[in-house]
Amino acid sequence: MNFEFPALPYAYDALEPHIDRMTMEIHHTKHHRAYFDKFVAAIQGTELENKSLNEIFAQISKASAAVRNNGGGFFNHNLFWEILGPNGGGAPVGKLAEEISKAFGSFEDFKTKFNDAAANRFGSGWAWLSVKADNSLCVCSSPNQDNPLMDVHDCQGTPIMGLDVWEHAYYLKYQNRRPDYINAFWNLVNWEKVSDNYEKALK
Ligand code: MN3
Repeated sequence: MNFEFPALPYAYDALEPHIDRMTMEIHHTKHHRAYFDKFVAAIQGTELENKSLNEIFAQISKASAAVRNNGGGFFNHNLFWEILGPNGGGAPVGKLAEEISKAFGSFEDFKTKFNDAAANRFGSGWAWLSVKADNSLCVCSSPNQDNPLMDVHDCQGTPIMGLDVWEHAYYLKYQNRRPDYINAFWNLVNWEKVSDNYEKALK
């Protein structure tokens, strides 16, 4: 089995006041852990066992709902924890900053587009910034635990930044106020990590 459940790369209270300790602890030790455990159980003893997540997602339309939902949940949270951090916020620099301006007009225009994707995703899901096969940037959202690596997604690419808009990600602190949670998210984005993801996603 080549999958491991990752430790959170910072303390549970490190993202306060934007995301509270209890939300982070339950989110990581209960929700994320459950996706991981159920994903492992779903692939164990099958031909998917020794494939990479990218390989599994590229043919997710042929996989079971358990693999799709829990494999997505495992991967999506791995990425989410990594692109957040206690010293986050601000704006990207360098090539990623240039490409965001080129693709969306300005950093502020990009944020508006991403906020809309996150706020308008009905029910549970994610907002994404992805790199498409032609190396262009794309903002989109997905339902449930789907992601842009999946062959079922309408805007396929390599996600370099994601925002969890399931209620479990924000309800304890923000209740029904998803837009307040989305605004708080920008104070936490680790742009160095997103830039790193961007460089790796380029083909
Ligand atoms: Mn979640």
